Amino acid sequence: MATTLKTLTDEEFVAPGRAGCNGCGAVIAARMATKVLGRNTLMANATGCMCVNYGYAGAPKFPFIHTLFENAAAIISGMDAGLRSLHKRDDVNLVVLAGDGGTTDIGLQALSGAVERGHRFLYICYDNEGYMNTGVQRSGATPYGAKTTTTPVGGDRLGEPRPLERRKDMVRLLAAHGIPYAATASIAHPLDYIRKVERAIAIDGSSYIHVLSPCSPGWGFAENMTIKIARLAVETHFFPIYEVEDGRWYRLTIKAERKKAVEEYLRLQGRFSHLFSERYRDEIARIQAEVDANWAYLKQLAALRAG
Ligand SMILES: Cc1ncc(C[n+]2csc(CCOP(=O)(O)OP(=O)(O)O)c2C)c(N)n1
Ligand code: SF4
Repeated sequence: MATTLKTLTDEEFVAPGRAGCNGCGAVIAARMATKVLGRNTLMANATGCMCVNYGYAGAPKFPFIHTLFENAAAIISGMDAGLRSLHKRDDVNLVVLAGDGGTTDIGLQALSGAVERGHRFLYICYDNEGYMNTGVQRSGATPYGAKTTTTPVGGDRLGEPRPLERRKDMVRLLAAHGIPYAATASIAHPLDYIRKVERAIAIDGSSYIHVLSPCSPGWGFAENMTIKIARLAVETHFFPIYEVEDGRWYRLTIKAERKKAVEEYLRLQGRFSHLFSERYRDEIARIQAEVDANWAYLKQLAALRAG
């Protein structure tokens, strides 16, 4: 029977006393997932904020390996192969937890290989849109216009300078591998998220969940605003929530018809504050147009399934 918020366990799978910032979206994302995964889990965590939260300061109730950036998916592949050879594969959930730096950039090759080989594991990328543990450097997931320490604002620079909205789209990238299941998720939509974890972990093959995880110091918002920011990302279509089966069949699982302009989302975050100066004013309209185009494209993909 599918888990509901009422049937979700009260048990915590990581002891209290973590070292993360207050209101850390990544901690919330990991906590929700572990409540579905339970103790019978082996987790490989690519270096980053969650290694500090879980591996050093925390105490997971399941075996936890702090991996390098580049080899989290390779390590989980080895675990899958090893457990299969011992005929013990069905007994355990194999999970990678990694940030967007460890996923979109440095760990991408190992992830691609593991999915190509069809290992059975769930890869959860908590996306805080930058290398946050080392002080907010840009990653392949940093959105256009965002200020980071490696994409500063000043002179001719307006923050992250790539062409509009050209963040690496990990879900589509993995869909192109033919992965059995890939999805985006939001900590502001916990039921949708936990059902995706539940579904992904049941698959006899690779699965991937990309969960947006707002970061108060990195994005520049008050630490009690994490869920509000996460919700706005969905309501403005800045971060659409959808899933893809067998690399082909797209479905929008949160069908938020746009209620809010993307400006409302950007305005709450210090990393975009320069966009509200006269000098960069046009950039917000450009970002809005790109967000709209992406939403329209996803709807077309979802219509293929419906048709
Ligand atoms: C090969 C390598 N380069 C750099 C580092 C230093 N380092 C440790 S954590 C980190 C940031 C990780 O970013 P991300 O994967 O996005 O996770 P987050 O810190 O945001 O949780 C970096 C650069 C490292 N450990 N290994
Ligand atoms: S820097 Fe960001 S991701 Fe890291 S612990 Fe703090 S809030 Fe979480």
